Amino acid sequence: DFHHPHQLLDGIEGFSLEITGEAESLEQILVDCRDTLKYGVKTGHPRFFNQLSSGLDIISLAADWLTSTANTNMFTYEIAPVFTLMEDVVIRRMCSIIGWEDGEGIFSPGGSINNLYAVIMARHYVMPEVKYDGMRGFPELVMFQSKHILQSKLAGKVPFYVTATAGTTVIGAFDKIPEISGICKKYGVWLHVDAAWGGAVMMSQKHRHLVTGIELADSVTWNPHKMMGVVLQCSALLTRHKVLVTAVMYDVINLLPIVMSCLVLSRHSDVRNTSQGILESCNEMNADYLFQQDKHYDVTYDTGDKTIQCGRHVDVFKLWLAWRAKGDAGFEKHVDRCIELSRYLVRKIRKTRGFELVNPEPEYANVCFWYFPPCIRNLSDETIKHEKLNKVAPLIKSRMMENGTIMIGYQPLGSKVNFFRNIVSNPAVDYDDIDFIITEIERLGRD
Ligand code: ABU
Repeated sequence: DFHHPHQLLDGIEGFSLEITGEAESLEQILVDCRDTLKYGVKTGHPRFFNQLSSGLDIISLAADWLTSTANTNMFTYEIAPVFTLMEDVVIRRMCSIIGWEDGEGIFSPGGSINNLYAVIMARHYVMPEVKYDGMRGFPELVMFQSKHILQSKLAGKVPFYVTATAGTTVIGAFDKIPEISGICKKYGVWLHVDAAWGGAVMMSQKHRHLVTGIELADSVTWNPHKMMGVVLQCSALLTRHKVLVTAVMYDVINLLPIVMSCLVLSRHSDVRNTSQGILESCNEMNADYLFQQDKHYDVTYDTGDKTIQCGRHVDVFKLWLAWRAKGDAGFEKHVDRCIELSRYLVRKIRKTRGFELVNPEPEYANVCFWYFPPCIRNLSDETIKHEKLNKVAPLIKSRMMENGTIMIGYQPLGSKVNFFRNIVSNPAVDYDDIDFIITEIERLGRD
């Protein structure tokens, strides 16, 4: 039931967002709840293909309610004894699925925050003194999402971090991790794999090959709230460096300038405490009103100093309970089915007039395609045709939203004009919903 922002802000059909200051009746509160859902988007609907996270997993929904019932904070064992241990257990299981014998991690509010944690860890790995002294006086650090490592080195910079992607947001592409890892190892560079979207393929024997070599990474972001269907938010940052051993230990030649700076500037003995986890070493602030070292239990189970956050929501219970309920096999079945449904869409697109795939052989559950309505199909001037094509996806999307029948995302990419990106991650999607994508786009775009 789409309305424009100004309509919702002005109030609609008795639904007002205003806080009047007056206490409302219980009846009104219930009406507010109903209206909030009425004017929202039903992301659990099987024709919602708009986002990487979709669906409504009942087990994790129940877990979310229980989490709020407990209403606690992840920062200390003292107030979250079960949840902190549960996080430890789940993190260790995720590390083992990646292929690491050891490791640590945390759940944080989303993939981008976890990627930030990875950058902070990688910097701490090569230059632990930066935590205390800032970046001034150290060589210029550079991080990469593509090529040019050697060029930066020659320019006197210090490559310290490369991020590979397992399941890109738009195309769903997977980087070749072993090749990237080889370069990272050679130059002593931290390798992070952003598997926020693609990490779920590790649960599938059929599709795990897409992340071959992920165990070579230093850290991984993996979001169970995407392809694994756990309700938002549930995003993990994992590292195989359970114990802090700085880069000094393994790449002395390449990092000699940094080593020298660290040795000269080092006046903080704790940055070389090799029994400490890397997350704690780089993020701890030792707030003594929370993390007293003389508590009567094993304070290594307090998680608060592993993060820059302090307060941290309990996100692990949703995943833990869903995992208990479905088992590995349940997640595997779900991943395989979503990819199979996406392949079915690819086959339909290939044989339907007016549709064209952007990437002819999609690897994952992203299917990107253009729709050429009849009015532009036969245009001979390619420039005009592409100018018009660029407007098609936004126009059809607006009609999807006005009609409330289906939602699919669109975007341009590089030189490619606007195209649809269809995602299947919702267990409620069936073959007839995929058929509907084609017929509904044809209906909404017939002119
Ligand atoms: N963090 C990226 C999510 C984007 C998407 O759902 O399309």
